[in-house]
Amino acid sequence: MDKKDIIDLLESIGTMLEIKGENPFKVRAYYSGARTLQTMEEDLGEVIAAGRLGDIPGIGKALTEKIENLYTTGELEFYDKLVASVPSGLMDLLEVPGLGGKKIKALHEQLGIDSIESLTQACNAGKVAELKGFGEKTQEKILSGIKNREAYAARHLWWDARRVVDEILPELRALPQVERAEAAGSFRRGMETVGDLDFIVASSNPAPIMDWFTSMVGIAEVTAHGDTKASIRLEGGMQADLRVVPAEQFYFALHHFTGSKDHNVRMRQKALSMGLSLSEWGLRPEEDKDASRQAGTIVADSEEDVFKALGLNFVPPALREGMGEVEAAEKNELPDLLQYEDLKGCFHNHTTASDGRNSLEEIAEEADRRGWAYLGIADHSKASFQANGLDGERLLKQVSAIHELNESGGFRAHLFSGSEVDILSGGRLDFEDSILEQLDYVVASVHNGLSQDEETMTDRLIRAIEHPAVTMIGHLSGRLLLRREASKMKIQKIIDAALANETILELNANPMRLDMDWRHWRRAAEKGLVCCINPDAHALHHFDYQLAGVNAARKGWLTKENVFNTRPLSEIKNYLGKS
Ligand code: DGT
Ligand code: CA
Ligand code: CA
Ligand code: ZN
Repeated sequence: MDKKDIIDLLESIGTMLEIKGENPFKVRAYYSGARTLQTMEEDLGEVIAAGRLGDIPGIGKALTEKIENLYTTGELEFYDKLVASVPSGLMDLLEVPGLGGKKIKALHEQLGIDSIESLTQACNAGKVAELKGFGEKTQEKILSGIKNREAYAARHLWWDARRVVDEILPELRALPQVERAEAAGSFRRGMETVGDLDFIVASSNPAPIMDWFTSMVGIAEVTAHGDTKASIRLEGGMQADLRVVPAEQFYFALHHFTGSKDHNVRMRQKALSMGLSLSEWGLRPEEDKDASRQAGTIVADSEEDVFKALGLNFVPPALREGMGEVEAAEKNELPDLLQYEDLKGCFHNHTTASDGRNSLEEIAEEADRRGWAYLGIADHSKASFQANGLDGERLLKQVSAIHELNESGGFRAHLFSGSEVDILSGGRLDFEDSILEQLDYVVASVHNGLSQDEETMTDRLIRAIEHPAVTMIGHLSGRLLLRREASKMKIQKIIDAALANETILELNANPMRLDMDWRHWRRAAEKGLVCCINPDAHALHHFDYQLAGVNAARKGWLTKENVFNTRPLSEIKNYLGKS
């Protein structure tokens, strides 16, 4: 554990002791120990190695032992026990600005407050203001702090983060002092949601860059402003970190701050096995690792170089989740990941016939504009009445219209006629077989009863998977990222059923869905499950969602071969029995 983590941990020990009402001297020992470490100039490792930690004023015998333990093992039983003894709801209260151990203790003892919710209630009822040492003002401050916390703590959709990155990154790169700039972190790894943004910049003159970053338009708050590190919060709640490093450290820093933590751990182990030490500063022989933070002994002119120096193939950021990518890179076994350009069309799209915003002709034209070979039309079925779902008669009219459009030769893209058929609550489909048989394909989706129990939902989905007319299942779990949890289901059973019935599963590319989750795709695809990436388009610009879908597919280790809509038109026609 490094110094900064130890400082944080000592502080939280102090706070927990305070909440528990422990002896103030004991409490103070941890706070002052943390402060002492903070101001200590020497390298903590060296001080410990020399056995001099206990000599430092402010660090007593008990603390010395604990710090040494943390530094060498990263563990402390005392801390774990303490954490277990304090209700977790009370620890959450620490995130409310203005609340420390003492105040939390008072709230807990006098009002029985043990969570953010009960604190909110007590404030709203005016009870907090009545407590000694609190008052109206404090109560108000606490309430607004709780509101902010909710907004700030929230993660953001990758899609929304992308918009922010697309604004900041070009401007950053245009600054004269900036040699190189990238957005690292979970954003670069293409995670479906992003906590904060992490910008990494190469420059020998950080000051003007820091100033620019901390005074951009749209900033709500500058939360840190150092010489080479700054953090901001934008209006709307998204937070961003900026780190400026010398050019020779850039690719090491980029790699480190791209993460993930698990990936970094594996990379450091790999380096160690070669007698090297890898960090955000560079890659150098282990014995010199504390020597300097200057240029590493190994030079990297690209991120590829970082991997090459460790005898590894380049691992695309999407795969850096510590899920075997380093081992695969060692053995030359990384997948040749799917690319956006591989897509030749898509199958889950809505028109004005149900709840889409564009006509058949308009979306056909858009498919041509994007150079797609085919496009599937899948409007809602009648059970989705809130989405103006089509009944059999309207659907069959649409089928004829699609045939006519294909025959008219007006569009290059071939149109397939389909339907997004509701999977009714027992697993029955919303259309008779006689209607389904007249379609080119069927997307079957669940739109109601999303909170059925696991067993019922699993059976329901499997029944649809087994239906011979069903080509693919739409947005399997029904989740809406940051808004609605996935329905409960036995996912392996469902995947096995899809395999057995040769039913395709959709990877819904709507940035709020990205469903089925990328975490299931790797193993499923290894077994032969076929994926179809669909934008679930309700407007022309929703076709852009395919980018987010490809992102998620890449995180699931999918290659072109795993994805149905990379196949050429002739193969698709064959598969659907239409040629
Ligand atoms: P987020 O922001 O929650 O969506 O996730 P990340 O992955 O962007 O995490 P963040 O912003 O805390 O840190 C960016 C990267 O920096 C992270 O993926 C790995 C690296 N990193 C940060 N803190 C640590 C750490 O304590 N240990 C290690 N090994 N790596 C770290
Ligand atoms: Ca981040
Ligand atoms: Ca960060
Ligand atoms: Zn749907």
